Amino acid sequence: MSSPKPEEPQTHPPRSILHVDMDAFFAAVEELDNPSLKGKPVIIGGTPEGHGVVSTANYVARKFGVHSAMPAAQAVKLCPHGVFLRGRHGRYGEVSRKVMAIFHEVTPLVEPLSIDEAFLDVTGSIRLLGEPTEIARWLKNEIKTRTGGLTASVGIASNKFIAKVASDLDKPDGLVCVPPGEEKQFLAPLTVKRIWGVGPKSRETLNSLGIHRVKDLQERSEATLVARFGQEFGVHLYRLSRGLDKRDVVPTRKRKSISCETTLGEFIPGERSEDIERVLLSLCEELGHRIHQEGVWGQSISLKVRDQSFHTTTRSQSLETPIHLTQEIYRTARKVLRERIDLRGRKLRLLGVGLGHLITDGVVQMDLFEAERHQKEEKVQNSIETIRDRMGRFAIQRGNLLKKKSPPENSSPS
Ligand code: TTP
Ligand code: MG
Repeated sequence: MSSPKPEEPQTHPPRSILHVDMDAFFAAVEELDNPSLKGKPVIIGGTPEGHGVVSTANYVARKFGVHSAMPAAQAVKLCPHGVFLRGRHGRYGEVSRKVMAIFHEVTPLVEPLSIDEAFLDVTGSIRLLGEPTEIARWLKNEIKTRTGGLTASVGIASNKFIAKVASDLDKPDGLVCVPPGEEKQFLAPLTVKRIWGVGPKSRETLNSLGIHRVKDLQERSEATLVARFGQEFGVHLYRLSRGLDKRDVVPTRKRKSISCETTLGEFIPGERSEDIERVLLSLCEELGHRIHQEGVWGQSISLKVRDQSFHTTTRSQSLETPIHLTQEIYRTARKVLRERIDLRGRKLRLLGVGLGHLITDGVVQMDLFEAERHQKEEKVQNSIETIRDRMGRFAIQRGNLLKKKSPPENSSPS
């Protein structure tokens, strides 16, 4: 005899998951640093001439219909009086690190999703810190105080999916809690586009079947959905529409190092140091770009060379001051190459450079000279990153890379 399958219970014991998402992040940081922007429509990423793509817009600009990923030309039409800013990625990374550090004060189970949002599993923190809503209020308050005024929106629920939907419902400065057991009714009135994985195409198909709200989806059986959408997506729709999501919060393991290497298209004799250093610069450029994007600094550098007889030499060196900019990486790597690797009589086949002992804290002690040079180089790097964000990776190269085409065959991150 078979009894009807009971509704699948949420995981036991119930978990308390928070999804925290900063409001209009890049734009909010710009307003924070320049209060005269408050109340004006601020658009990040595009130019007033209509070049590029919008990264984000503040809530004033959103009223005019401007949003992320919109071509700037369209944003200019919708909001001609908008303040268009290029964006300062180094600064956003700095604020992001500050915010992520606050998350870690509440629980070690922090899973960052992007520069301004993360899942936190606070189940184990409740005994010590209080109910999830209290923890959420504390987080919002600390973020505001320690950043000097930024707001975040928080969703609280028994799983990741519901927490993420919840954090988005009352933006900006929102706090939405979905008590365990109320997931299904919380989702019912929302449109199906809220369901993770439902893009414009599947939304169209769902709409054509008369499914507009999650409630309509909840009325379909699992078998019906599987028959229409296939096993995987059908089950996915069935489960998520009922608010069932077993995924754990997976704290990102700290990466210990980032490196780039390239196999050269032709062997370069060790004596041709200018050519070798040009290859090194292009590797450092790639490394600088990646490390900049991840918002980390390296406390050690390593060099790797392989020659025609497959003999590999590696040299590592710890650094007094952590580094993260292309120019700094290049200067340090070149010094190690010049002083610690003997290339005489060898023909280079492979060259690699890496940064190790990574730290995420951007507050680094420097002497005055270093700080000044760092500031200048950071400006250069930020401009390069902005142009690359806008026009692609190869839109801009440093002058010394353009002199002569170096012969790398491929360059691979590792
Ligand atoms: P989001 O959190 O998606 O957006 P947001 O913080 O600007 O606004 P919201 O209040 O809706 O959360 O993204 C965080 C930052 O990431 C955003 O400020 C800019 C950047 N970003 C892009 O550069 N391109 C994009 O397409 C998106 C979506 C975001
Ligand atoms: Mg955000």
